Amino acid sequence: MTTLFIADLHLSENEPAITAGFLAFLQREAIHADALYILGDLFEFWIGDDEPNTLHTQVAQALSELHDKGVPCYFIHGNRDFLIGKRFAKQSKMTLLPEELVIDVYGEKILILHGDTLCTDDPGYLRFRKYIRNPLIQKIFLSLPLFLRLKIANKLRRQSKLSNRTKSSVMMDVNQLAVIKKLQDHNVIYMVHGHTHRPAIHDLTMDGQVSKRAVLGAWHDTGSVFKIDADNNIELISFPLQED
Ligand code: OKV
Ligand code: MN
Repeated sequence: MTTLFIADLHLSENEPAITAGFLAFLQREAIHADALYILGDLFEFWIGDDEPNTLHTQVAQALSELHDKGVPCYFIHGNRDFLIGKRFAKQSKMTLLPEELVIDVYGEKILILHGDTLCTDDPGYLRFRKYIRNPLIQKIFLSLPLFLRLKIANKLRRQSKLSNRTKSSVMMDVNQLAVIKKLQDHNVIYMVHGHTHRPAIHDLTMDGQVSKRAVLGAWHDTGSVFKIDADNNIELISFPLQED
């Protein structure tokens, strides 16, 4: 009995080894789990469920098979794939979750989220986020023809890569006060998130209570998964992507 959490795979057609590693992970590992939680940035970019794309079809098929074999999959949007919608959710049989949620895992309350909202030292990003998460802006974007959406996405991604180079390591990490506030707002002591690509399990003390924050790793040269078993044992594992 285990529940699995992953995030930041950043799947794209340019990184077939990560896709292969993910599909193998679903078949060999996730298949034995009670549930799989994907905490955002499953895909490197997403410009609408209507984009014809074999990678999307392949991933939807694999997740749908996992569901049919009895493993439910839950998804929280990341800062890159926040436009994943009902159509892809239906196709993959994933349940879309709100951006922050307290779940009960074998009797423990755990807050799950992507993690970008904890990066409060980067006001530029939060402004960008507020803008592109606006439902009206999204509706307008999704009504544009695909070639235009692709053009806009490519331009934004190029700009973002440039601006990230000038951002400090502190700016790219979570803000400690934001973490504490988030835990307090939800009245929990456990949190799991991704986004920062800094896999670790952090202990923090809040009003004399020991609290834990698990940060999922990005999938680059290795995969990363956080596991909780029925006895509430936890582990953060990094594993090779290609094994036959
Ligand atoms: C996702 C990020 C690109 C960060 C654009 C409205 C706009 C949606 C969009 C276009 C971009 C997602 C959907 C992408 C995340 C980037 C660059 C930086 C920091 C609009 C609604 F602008 F036209 F109004 N987009 N794509 N970034 O390529 O997946 O998160 S994306
Ligand atoms: Mn992210």
